[in-house]
Amino acid sequence: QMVSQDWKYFKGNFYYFSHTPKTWYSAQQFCMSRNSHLTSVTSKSEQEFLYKTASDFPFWIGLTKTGSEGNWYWTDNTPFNDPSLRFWIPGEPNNAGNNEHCADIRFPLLMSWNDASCDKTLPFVCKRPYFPSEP
Ligand code: 2F8
Ligand code: CA
Repeated sequence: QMVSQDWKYFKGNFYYFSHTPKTWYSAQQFCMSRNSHLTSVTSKSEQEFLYKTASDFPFWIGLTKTGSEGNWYWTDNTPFNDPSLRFWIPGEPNNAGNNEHCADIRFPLLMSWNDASCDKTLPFVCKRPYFPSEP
């Protein structure tokens, strides 16, 4: 598997930091066209990698809501069930205007997630697993 340019490696995954603002859904479509998803965040160190590596804020991550209950889920199917791995800004998510169903990383800080309107156009980060190929 070729190590592509523009993708940054961190702990078993490659990440693409796009500077082209897109709606959340268009950003996810772009990531899927590159065999990836908007990034999930599965550890404190991954959250730190994302905010320390990014240069454009806020940017979309792969967290959105489903159903009438409005439960948050990761679009790459990573389970979202560990309360210690939720990096919301204090006071968020606040579902402002009852229209904030997608999450972004707003500041270069640990506690930096905000819920925002999915129709906003923001830079975004794609993530895809690295599968070492057989020799
Ligand atoms: O103060 C928090 C609040 O800030 C903005 O609204 C004024 C954000 N809006 C957008 O990012 C569109 C809210 O999501 C955020 O909660
Ligand atoms: Ca909000």
